[in-house]
Amino acid sequence: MERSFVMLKPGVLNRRICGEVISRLEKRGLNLVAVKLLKISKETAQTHYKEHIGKPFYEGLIEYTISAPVVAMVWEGDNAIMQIRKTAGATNIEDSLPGTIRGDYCLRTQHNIIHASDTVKSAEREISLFFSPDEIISWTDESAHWF
Ligand code: FUP
Repeated sequence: MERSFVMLKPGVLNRRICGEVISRLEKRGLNLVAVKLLKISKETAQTHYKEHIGKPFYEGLIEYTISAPVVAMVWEGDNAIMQIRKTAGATNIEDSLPGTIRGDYCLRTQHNIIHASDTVKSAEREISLFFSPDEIISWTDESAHWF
């Protein structure tokens, strides 16, 4: 059982597709265990993307991340990190296949619509940046075996 931090980035709310994207993760059989709508501060965006400091796309990434509200979430399930990364699709938009979230809903790498943790360590770091432990509510799905 793993937890992953997922963020629907700016524009997803405006495009009225939050439900569609969340639905894809629910249908994989993952459990939504925390969710909040927020406008990220520049400092929080810089902390979240600190591994990209100095890269050519960094400033644009920060400006994009703080440009409109985002939906921050924690998802839980077997191999949640890998499963969500696969469902989200490749970072580079030219490699993101139709059927994935990125492959179906965006055209530019800089404006990709979803963030998903890539390792257990980064999931822990990202979850603690956006959520306190009491905001995360694990629950048991009695029908989980059907997935
Ligand atoms: P991911 O973990 O798939 O979100 O990808 P990264 O952490 O490598 O990248 C974070 C964000 O930086 C991506 F959502 C889009 C942006 N990015 C670019 O704009 N250009 C690049 O070459 C790589 C990433």
